[in-house]
Amino acid sequence: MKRENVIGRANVEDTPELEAYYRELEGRNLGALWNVANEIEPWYPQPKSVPMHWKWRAVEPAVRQAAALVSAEKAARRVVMLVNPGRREWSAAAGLLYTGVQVMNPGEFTSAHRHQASALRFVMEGRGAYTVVDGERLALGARDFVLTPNGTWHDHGVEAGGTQCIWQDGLDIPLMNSLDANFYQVHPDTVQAPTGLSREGWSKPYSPVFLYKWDQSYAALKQDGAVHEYRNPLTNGPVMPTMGARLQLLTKGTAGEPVRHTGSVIYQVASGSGWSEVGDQRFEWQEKDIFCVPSWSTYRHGAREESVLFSFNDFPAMRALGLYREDWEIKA
Ligand code: GTQ
Repeated sequence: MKRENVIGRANVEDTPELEAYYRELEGRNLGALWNVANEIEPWYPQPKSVPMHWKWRAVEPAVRQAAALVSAEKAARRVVMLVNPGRREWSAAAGLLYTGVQVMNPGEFTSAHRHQASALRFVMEGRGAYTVVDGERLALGARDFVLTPNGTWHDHGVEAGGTQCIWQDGLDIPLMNSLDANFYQVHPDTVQAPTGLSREGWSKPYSPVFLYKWDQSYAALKQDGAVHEYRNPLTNGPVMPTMGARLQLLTKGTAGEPVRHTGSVIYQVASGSGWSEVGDQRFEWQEKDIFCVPSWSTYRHGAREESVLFSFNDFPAMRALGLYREDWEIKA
């Protein structure tokens, strides 16, 4: 028990009599709230997730090994997950977010499926990758950003004439499972026949645009300045109901102001090199490194050269529940 000597907080000393009582409660699947109250009602968010930095140098060999060790077919999705040591049980990279690095060889494909979880991808390397989303075939190049929104059928592959392709997947799997709201279905056809998808009278809760090409996004980032939000063009809001994504431009030598907010963020270094301070950690990052910012952690970024950070977050889910909060005035 975490006792606190503050009025309104639990502060009960153990006695032999109480200890016997607690054992008795446990045996009946009961419990004394005052033993856990100070933990389950923290003064402010106390994420189990810790700030993590997965260097590409360490992730890459594991990803290439996966491609040699298991077939894409048997694995269904051949992905090396990035696991936060505080959130192993939920296969989370941070908070409510999952991320992994998927690898496909030329001529390989995954079978078509759909799930309640929303997914997004940021392509890391390779030529000839494609994804088919609700019948629409999208060709993917390096640093393209692509959505497979909740409930859409999707399968991916690499053309026989392509190269080994690697991309980062981001999903809200831990959120769906926390809410006990996840579903999964296999498509009756192993791979979807591309048909094209009509956008007429679009009423889905996610963006009608599934593919955001790098060249256009980068040009928009340069024009917008520091941040380019990937948007649903119909609402000007986030791309999906639970997850948002953005690009951030860091100029050489600049160090950002520290910020904190509820909601988790997972970053991939799209280009450049620099550093981030997250909580009590300092990360020195390079291209393709992935790192996370757990909820309510104070953080800031700086760049050694002009750099672009891709990131995705659970802010739309937090906002929808009225739980998004930020604190922009932290004294460094
Ligand atoms: O491609 O839909 O990394 O369902 C994990 C689960 C990717 C996917 C992942 C998935 C997918």
